Amino acid sequence: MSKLFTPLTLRGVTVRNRIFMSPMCQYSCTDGLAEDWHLVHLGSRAVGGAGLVVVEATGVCPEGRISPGDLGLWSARHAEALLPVARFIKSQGAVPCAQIAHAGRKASTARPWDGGGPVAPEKGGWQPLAPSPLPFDKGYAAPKEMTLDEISQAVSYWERAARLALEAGFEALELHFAHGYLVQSFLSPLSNRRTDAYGGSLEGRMRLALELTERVRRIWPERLPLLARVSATDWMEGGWDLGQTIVLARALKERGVDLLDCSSGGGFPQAQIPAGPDFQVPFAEAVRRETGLPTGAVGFITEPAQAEAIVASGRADAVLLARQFLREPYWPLRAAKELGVEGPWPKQYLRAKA
Ligand code: 8OZ
Repeated sequence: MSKLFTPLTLRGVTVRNRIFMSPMCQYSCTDGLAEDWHLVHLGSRAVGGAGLVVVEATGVCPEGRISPGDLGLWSARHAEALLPVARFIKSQGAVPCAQIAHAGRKASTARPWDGGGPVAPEKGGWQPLAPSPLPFDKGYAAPKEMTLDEISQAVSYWERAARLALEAGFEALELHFAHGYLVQSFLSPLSNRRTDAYGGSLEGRMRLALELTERVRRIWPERLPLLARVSATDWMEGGWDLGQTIVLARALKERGVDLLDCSSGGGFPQAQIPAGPDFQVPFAEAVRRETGLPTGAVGFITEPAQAEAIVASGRADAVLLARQFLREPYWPLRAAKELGVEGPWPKQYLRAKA
């Protein structure tokens, strides 16, 4: 018996196994619209046996994109372009999951293969928004401190994106609350210096995340799961940490989040991160133990036995693989073989199954 290949039911959706593909930016859009690349890239992982396929961080508005190449969900055209992607993933027995995001002070950067780094408004970029006017890194312009009106407008963009994700045929939705992007920059006391209701105490810093969750949960159907990705720690003295994550996780659970995807870091380039196999698993484990909320473990998960151990020991309910899925789109088929179980082979490929 493999726990990794035991289905996981979240609300009305049963995921065929505990192997999820992490969202990964592809920088391959014009005007935020999905292209053939997205269909083939994401579709391949569904063919390869993933249980749930998370589409890359998708901007809820143009200024919420990390780069001009990001996917977006801000109009009916965006939903239409994603329709074949969600439909194909589903046709292969996997669950299509959208991840909606606002890049905050990390917005307006160049594609990595164009050199990365911030792009100024006069070069086709835009001024990023943030809780406080503190730049992400050297070379970045100070972001604009959001007014209360801008915050409330941002919340309405997330609602619109959730509606469009539903129209596009997604069966799960992840809220991107991690990695120093807008919502996480409100959570961290190092990037949020506001003195109004959206800053200060933990309650104030969590306000945006909780408001977004409540508002999206009203739109996202009862029968469909809602996930959130968080950075469990900033890895910075005086920053966001696991204790605060546990408080947040409880509040998200009460508001209808069904699984917490436990990542870390991303908010501060100077953070010292002890990255390596399983390094973020303790966060998934602690959140699951302390709150009873199902969790996903992510980061340097590359081997079937490693993934099996994480879920079989009850440290997390699912694993999210990122770069390993780029190296090996059919990783779940290899994992099934190594773990001695029937893999989710597409019938078209059965004659190649040894
Ligand atoms: C790696 C490279 C570029 C973007 C994230 C959207 O950290 C990202 C991202 C990760 O969530």
